[in-house]
Amino acid sequence: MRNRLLLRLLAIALIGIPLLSAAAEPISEKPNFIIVFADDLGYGDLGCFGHPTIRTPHLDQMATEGMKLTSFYVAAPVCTPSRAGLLTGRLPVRSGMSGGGDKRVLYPGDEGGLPPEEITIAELLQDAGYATACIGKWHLGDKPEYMPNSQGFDYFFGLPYSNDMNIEEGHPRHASSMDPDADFHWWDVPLMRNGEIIERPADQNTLTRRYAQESVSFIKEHQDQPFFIYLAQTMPHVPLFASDDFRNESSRGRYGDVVEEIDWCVGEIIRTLRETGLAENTLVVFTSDNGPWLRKKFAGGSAGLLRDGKGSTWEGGQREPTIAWWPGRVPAGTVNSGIASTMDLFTTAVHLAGGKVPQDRVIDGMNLSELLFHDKAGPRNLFFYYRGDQLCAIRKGPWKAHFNTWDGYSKVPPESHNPPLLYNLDQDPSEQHDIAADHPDVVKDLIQEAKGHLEAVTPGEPQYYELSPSWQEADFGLPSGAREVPKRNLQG
Ligand SMILES: [Ca+2]
Repeated sequence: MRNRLLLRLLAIALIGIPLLSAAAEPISEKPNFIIVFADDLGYGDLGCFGHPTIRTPHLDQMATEGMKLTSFYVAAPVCTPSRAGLLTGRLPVRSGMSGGGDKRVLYPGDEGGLPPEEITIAELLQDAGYATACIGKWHLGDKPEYMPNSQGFDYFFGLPYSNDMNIEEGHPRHASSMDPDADFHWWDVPLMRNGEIIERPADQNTLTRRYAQESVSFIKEHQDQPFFIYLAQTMPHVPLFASDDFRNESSRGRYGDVVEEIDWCVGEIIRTLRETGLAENTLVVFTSDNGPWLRKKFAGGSAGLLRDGKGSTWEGGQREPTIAWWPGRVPAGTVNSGIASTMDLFTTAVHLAGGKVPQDRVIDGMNLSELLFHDKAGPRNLFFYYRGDQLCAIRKGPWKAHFNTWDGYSKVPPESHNPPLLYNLDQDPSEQHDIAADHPDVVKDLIQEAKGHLEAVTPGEPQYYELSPSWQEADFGLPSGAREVPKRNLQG
C-alpha cells in the first residue's frame, strides 16, 4: 500500500500541478475487496438489524460507518447455488449449479461441481493482478478440479463442504446437529490448506478464530498489492461451535455465542485494515448465504420480520442482513433499500478493479457503484427467486408475485398459484396480505416478466441433479401448476 501511494504521489509530481486537482477524484488504484459470507444467518440476527440480545458491536460499527442494505438478496435460498451465484455473477440455473428435484446442494464425493468453464470473480480479479484467498467453507464440489485453487484462488484455508456432513454412525443427523453440547468428532469433516488435509475431523470450536487469524495474515502479507478475500464462514450453519472466549457468553445461547464470535472476527479484519492503512482502499461487504434454518429450532436463527427462512423463496430465505463498508467511499450511516444481489458484487468488483465482465455469456450481476457510493436507488429493478431449477417468484420494484410457494423445510406441501399471489414488499415486507385481486395490471405485468425471463434462460448442464421435467417443455407453463414441483427434501 505504501509503495502504491508513493508511486501515485511520484506520478503526480512528475506530471505536474494540473493533476493535483485530480487527486480528489475517485481513487484510481485498485481497491481491495473482502466479502464476509455468513452461513444460514437470518435477517434478524444482528444487533443493527434488530436482534434484541445477540451482541454484534463490530458489525453495528461497520453499519454506523457504512451502509445497511435492506433489500439485498442471495441468488438461491440454500448453500451450493447461493455460492455459485455470488462467485459467477450468474443465476445458478445457468451454470448447472441450481439444484433440482430432490437434491438441493452438493454432498461429499459427488461427481459434479462448479464447472471450470465458469468464470469466477476470483479468476477475473487474479487476472487484474489481485492476490486472492478463499477462507472458510467452499461447497462447490470437492474434487480437485472444482476446489478453490482451481477456480481463481491463490490460497484456500477451510472446509470443502458443510460442517454437518460426513456424520459419524450412531449420531442421528437432525438431533445431533441441534445439540448445543455437540462434539466436533461427530462430523468427519476435513480442514484443508490449499490441496492438503491438515486436520480431520476439523476442530470446529476453533474455526471462526482461525478464519480470523488467516484473514488477518493474508491482509498483512499482501498489503503491497490489491487483494480479494472471500471469507465464507462455516457457521452459524449447524452444528454450532464457538471458542472458549465466546462459549456460554450470549444470553441467546450457542447460536448467539457463534454470531458474536463471527462479529469479533469481522472486528479483527476491520482493525487490521486500519492498522495497515488500507481501510480507505478496501470495500468490505458482510452478508449471509441464505436465511435462517428455522427447522433447527434454538440452533437456527431468525429472519426477523421476514417470512420463513432457509430453503424458501419467501423473503426470509433470500433477503439477507447486509452491510457495506469503505471509509470515504460508502457514505457513513446510510440505509439503502434498493434491490441488490450477491451477483451484483461480482460485477461491481470487476468494474472497480478496472476489468470487464465476460461478454461471451449472460451475466446477471449489475454494477452497484451508484447505490454504494452515492446512496442512489441502484440499477436493479427485477429479481428472480429460484428454488432449485424452478422459478417460484419474481420481484419488480416493490411488487412480488409468487407462482409456487413452499415453506423451506416444513411438512406443508407445495402450492401453485394461478393467478400468482401478489405482495407489496415496501408496505408488507412480511408477505402477509395477498393483494393480487386489487392489482390485475401488476399481476399481468409480472407474469409477462416471468415468461420473458424463462424463455430467455438456458439452464446449464446439471452438475448434481436431474433437470426438472418442466425445463424440457417448450412452454414453461407459467402461470399455472404445470411446472412440476419436486418432492419434499429436508436436507440442506
Ligand atoms: Ca447456508
